[in-house]
Amino acid sequence: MTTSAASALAQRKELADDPHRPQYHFLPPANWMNDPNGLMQWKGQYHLFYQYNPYSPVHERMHWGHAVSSDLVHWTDLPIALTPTPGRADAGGCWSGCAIDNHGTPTLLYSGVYPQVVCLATSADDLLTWQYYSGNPVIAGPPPELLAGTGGHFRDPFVWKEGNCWYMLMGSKIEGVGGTLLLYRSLDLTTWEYLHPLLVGDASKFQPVWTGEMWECPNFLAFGDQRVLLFSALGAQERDLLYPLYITGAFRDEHFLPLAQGMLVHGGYFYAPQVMHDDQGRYIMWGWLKEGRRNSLLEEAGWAGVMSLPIIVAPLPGGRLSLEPVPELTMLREKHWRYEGIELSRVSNFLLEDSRDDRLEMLAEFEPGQHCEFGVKLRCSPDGQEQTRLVYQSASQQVTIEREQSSANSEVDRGNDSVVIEAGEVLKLHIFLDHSVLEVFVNGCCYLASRIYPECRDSLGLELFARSGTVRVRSLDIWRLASIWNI
Ligand code: DQQ
Repeated sequence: MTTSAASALAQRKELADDPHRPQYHFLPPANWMNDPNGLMQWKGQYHLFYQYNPYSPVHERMHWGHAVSSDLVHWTDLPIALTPTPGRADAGGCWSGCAIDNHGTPTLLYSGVYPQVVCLATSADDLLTWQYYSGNPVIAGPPPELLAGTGGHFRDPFVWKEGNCWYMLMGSKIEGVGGTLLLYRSLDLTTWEYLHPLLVGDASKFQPVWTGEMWECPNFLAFGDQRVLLFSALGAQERDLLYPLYITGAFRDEHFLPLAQGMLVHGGYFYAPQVMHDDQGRYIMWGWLKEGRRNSLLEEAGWAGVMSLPIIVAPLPGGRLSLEPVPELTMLREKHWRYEGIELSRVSNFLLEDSRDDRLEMLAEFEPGQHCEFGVKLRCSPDGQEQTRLVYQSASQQVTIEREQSSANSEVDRGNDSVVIEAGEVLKLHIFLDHSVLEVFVNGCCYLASRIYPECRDSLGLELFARSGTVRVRSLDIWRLASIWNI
């Protein structure tokens, strides 16, 4: 084992008993992580890079951490890929960016700070070590005519190829107008020509959703003729992270023709997603799941931030997106419980005594009656004081994660988060619980991610309940999931 692998393992072992630390989601050995970066499949292996501060659980002097997987589920830590280096354009930090295969040369384009510029690095040893390009920065900042309006916000290159040309999108803003993504073109990845903004937001519009004042972390996906643009919206302040948005449309003559827009993920904790195209033709997305607790608690814990599950993204008719966890995750399933035909009402809840746990997958199909409100309680303490509820209300067609009782600790987030769904005859909930991480896929097209931090070690209870009306649980499968770490 290399020294870096041994020290990563030692760090993982030290934190392994933390009851809030997820066990089947990827996260670094210790300390701070945020955005997924440079996702790429190389020689059959999946490479995940990520924004990483190896020294403390705060966002500071960002490096690129690196892990590799052959199955999308189990990960091996590799040495840090990019380190901010004095005298270079990334001296202040190696911020987010992407990976491409340039005719057999793995190449990273990433953000150097401060000021925000575009840097390039290549690898000659299958992504293990990276050589900083001597001509960096390849783009020294926003186009001069836009510089003042951007306030220097210029980051997170996303690069793709069309015919002979490379294109790049850069996250930015136009002061007093809104977020924007700037489009560049190149033939060799080192000389870039600025074309125009691919899209400009309108920060004065609050409906159907506020798109913020700055846009970061763009991704531009091609599904035949159809394109899906993803980006993350930033609010008025530098650290006011809002949410990821998507816009479907077409790309013609270097211009984007938007069609439909929506919120990519609900729940308030998923941010800065990046998507990878794999050799099975799938677009697989990861996002950063933020913490929902004070910095002092992060310092105490010694770690902060976790990757979402890998999620397959595909367009659906009507401008919506299908979002589903990758099927590879089924390899984690251990003990299984199955229930069928349970009738729930206000006087008849259903306690799932056998499957009490904090590391579960649940697949439930409900047939809601008229005017009903029902759901699943998770992480309940024996006295019911701590509990998190996932609730569906038929009148408002809302799915809500109710967290006000999720923790006895008042220093963690305990707000509710709701999403309105398209109701059908059946409500299908696919739930992943991994200690402090709760991810819910609703009807295959709506995804919520949240964080919960129960205090009581025994807050492991599970229960199906109805608050009003009646509901039939057509089927419920529950699996205990294995840890992905061999420690
Ligand atoms: N995080 C990175 C930036 C990006 C932001 C810095 C999004 O490149 O814009 O860690 O979370």
